[in-house]
Amino acid sequence: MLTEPLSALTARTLQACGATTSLDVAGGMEVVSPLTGETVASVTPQSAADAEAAVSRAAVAFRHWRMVPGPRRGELVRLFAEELRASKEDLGRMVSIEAGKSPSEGAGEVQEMIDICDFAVGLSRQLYGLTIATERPGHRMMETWHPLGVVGIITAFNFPCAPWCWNAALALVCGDPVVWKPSEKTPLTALACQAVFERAVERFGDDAPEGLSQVLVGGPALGEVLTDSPSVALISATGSTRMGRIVGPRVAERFGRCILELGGNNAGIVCPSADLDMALRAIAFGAMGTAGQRCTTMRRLFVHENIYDQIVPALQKAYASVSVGNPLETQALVGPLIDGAAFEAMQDALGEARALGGRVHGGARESVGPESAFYVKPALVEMPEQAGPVLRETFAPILYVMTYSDFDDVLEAHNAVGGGLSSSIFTTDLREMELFLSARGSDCGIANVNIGTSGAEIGGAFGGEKETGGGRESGSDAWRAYMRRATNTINYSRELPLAQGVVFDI
Ligand code: UN1
Repeated sequence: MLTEPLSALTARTLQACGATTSLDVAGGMEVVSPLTGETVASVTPQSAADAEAAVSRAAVAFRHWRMVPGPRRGELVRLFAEELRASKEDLGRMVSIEAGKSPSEGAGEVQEMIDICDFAVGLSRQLYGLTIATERPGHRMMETWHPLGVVGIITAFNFPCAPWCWNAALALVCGDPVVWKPSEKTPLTALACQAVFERAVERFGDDAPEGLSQVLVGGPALGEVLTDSPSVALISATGSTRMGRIVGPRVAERFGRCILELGGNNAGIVCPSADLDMALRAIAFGAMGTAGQRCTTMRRLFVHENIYDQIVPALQKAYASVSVGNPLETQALVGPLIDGAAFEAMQDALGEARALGGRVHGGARESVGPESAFYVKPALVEMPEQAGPVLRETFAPILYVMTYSDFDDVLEAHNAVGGGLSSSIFTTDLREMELFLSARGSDCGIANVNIGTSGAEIGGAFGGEKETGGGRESGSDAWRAYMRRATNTINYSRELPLAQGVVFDI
């Protein structure tokens, strides 16, 4: 049991992170913890004019920061990673309070921030371009990567800090200031991150201009300022497909760049040769972890008909016995849904599934918290076919299970949804594995073998296709989206040959 009110713990945690924000602003924006449904703080929202001023400050900061050498920019991110390490427990607790995650998952999210910072520090010395063969004698051709400009970052409640950091760490080493609009459900984690970042800036010294990283606390109008401002070169937005449909065209209208990381409808396929015990554990974490509120959550499962009677009863048992509760007060593996609207959406989806002949196990509200908190038993739904709610993302712990008999058919069914983020196959058959990973296999940005759909590492590019938006963040060469590429051709001869053999003698 907690020995102090949640609001006191919130204030103490924020203070431990170094944030000085006033937490009880009369008439301010209320911050509700899904752990209990109580208001834990009230913060001053910013106005659209504040957001415009932040963008202007960032644009001025860019003029300085782009000229600071990459490895020196990396030094700031290295210091930030040190500060994150020192604040890991406090930041993780802030994530638990605001998003309802277990301490282990809260700390895991902060670890993702540390990991991407470490990655970005190395990257700060590797912002390479190519040298390219030219067709003209006495010429040299190369490409150079330059800082792009201000990066606007929009993030969702379910991962209140890691996606910001995937973007911010790369943007900063690439020479770009960042302006962050977090979800209005999780402003405190953002303010805490900003405070930790400012400690790194203080240690870094004068090379860091004012306004290198800023947070905008408030409603959608602030995101709109970022989306519409010609001074924001890149918008990286994480959230629902509905949000992406608004943001994408608005940014495209002004020829801005976008990285969209939107909804998923991630599936697993369990083949006859699978290691069933391993599959069971991977599915349990993928589908029930974070109370089904990850964009990578496993939402559909295709089980080969020959093993259906082995794995589905075992899954039912795991679902029936999983512990649900306040993860700051108990050892529960499954915390709360974010709010009542999420609960309603879950119940609606289950109702639709029932009407289509689905057999629902679990899914009911658990009385393990106050009336104002929404704890549910995760739902396992045996579906006769892939239809209705199975075709869309409901941000709650629902796993729809279906059988298959033919491998080609299951590949078709796997890809027959809007989302294209993450996917898994459980098999020890080499041919099935390779087909799943091939051009006619999973159409997702992430395709895994013998692990679940969630819990990606930062080293790979993160994102997906189709309604997931096509953006890639985090590792691999995702950094290129934060820079502009210039192709340079240099003539060191005394002649002026034209390309393609064109003659133009004057
Ligand atoms: C999200 O839910 O928006 O792969 C991000 C994962 C985490 C990131 C999830 N590393 O599950």
